[in-house]
Amino acid sequence: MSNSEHTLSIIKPDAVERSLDKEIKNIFLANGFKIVKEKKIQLEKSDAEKFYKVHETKPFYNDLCAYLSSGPIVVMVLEKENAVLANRDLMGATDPNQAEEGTIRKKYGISIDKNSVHGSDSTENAKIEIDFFFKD
Ligand code: IDP
Ligand code: MG
Repeated sequence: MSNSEHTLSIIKPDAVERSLDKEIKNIFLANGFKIVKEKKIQLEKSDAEKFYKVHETKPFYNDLCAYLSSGPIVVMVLEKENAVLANRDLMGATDPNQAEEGTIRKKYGISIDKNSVHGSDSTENAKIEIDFFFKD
């Protein structure tokens, strides 16, 4: 039985700004993900605030939302068996300094805030985040 699943991935402004989006997409493809939806957009700060609402009590919330809306991002729906966990593994730890060798954040992340990629953290949140960006 296949357990094909969808997750939401975002290539964040720091990576798009350095023209790393093609390279990062190729990493997903090389690791068996299908990119089933994709768009390049720039968020309004109010959209970033909605997207990151779970973090609204955190001290870094305002900076986080300002950052995510500071430039173009590439938003994708990725498909793979156990896509949510597989993507979290491939991304690496939130802080690039703590991320394992071979992970996207280890390779490209600049700092804990400019860590190049977002990935849904559960199947439930994946559905919510995919709807947020791709609901018609
Ligand atoms: P995640 O992206 O690995 O799921 P979360 O804890 O959900 O990490 O945090 C969302 C984003 O908020 C992170 O990717 C990072 O950009 C930012 N962030 C998390 N913790 C900190 C912090 O302590 N200082 C600054 N930014 C942070
Ligand atoms: Mg998270």
